[in-house]
Amino acid sequence: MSMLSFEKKYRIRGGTLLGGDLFDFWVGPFYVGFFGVTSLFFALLGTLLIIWGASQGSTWNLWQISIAPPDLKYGLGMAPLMEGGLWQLITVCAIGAFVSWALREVEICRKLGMGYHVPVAFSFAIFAYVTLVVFRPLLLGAWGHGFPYGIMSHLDWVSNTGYQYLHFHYNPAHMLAVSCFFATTLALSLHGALILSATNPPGDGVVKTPDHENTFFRDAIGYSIGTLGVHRLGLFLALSAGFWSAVCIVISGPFWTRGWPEWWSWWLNLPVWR
Ligand code: UQ2
Repeated sequence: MSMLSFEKKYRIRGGTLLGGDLFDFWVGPFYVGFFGVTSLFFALLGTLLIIWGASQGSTWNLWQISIAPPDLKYGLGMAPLMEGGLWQLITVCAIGAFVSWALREVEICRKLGMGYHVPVAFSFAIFAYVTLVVFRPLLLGAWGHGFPYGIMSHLDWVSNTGYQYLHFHYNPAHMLAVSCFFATTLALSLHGALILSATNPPGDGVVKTPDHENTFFRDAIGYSIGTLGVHRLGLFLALSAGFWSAVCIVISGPFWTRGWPEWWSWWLNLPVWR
């Protein structure tokens, strides 16, 4: 079955979570659905609020535009629009758009009778973002602990927040997150390179099969994780990176207020050294 006739066959009503048949249609290649409408609504409104916020700022320099969260004095209350209220509205729009998009993915999975792996994967990215701008600020008692929405300003926030704990690389959860990010790039480069080398052999060579892929790695390192396994590993590594990123920032402040190097004193104080 060609790809186009496959899509025709499966472009069918049903599988919606909300809205029944009301939004159960396509615009060109795109499925709409109730959550397609809410995705578009939140994304559009949030973008317009950012552009309007930028117009009220002091620069149109793309790198310097920034929309800051409220001052800490506003705690967990609503702030005036130009004093962080805009940041609060934009945060609501962002979460609305991200969650809508994940639920739209769920509806598409249901239509196709697929597993929910894709929306589950996306939800880890949403979880990491919500941890930064909602969970941690809630635990610390002020929306002002969220990060500013700007290209340079959010980098400054990361740097300042890191130095607040003296040396963030001593944060054990940060160590796990970074290791998972690097392992993800290693796994994907191995996988991408292996697939290209097998499916695009030199000259007029015939396309190779997984037997060749397995044998390459068995020859090289005595082990092949397999064609399904490498995707399970990749998903695990990527989700772990996002998960430990969320953990490493949510424990900084709410559960550990001193420098991260000091956290390791439990190791130095083990009774075995005495
Ligand atoms: C593999 C395999 C693939 C792959 C890759 C491997 C046929 C097409 C890349 C090799 C991967 C291994 C040995 C795991 C490496 C571990 C980490 C943490 C990077 O065996 O099966 O399928 O693409």
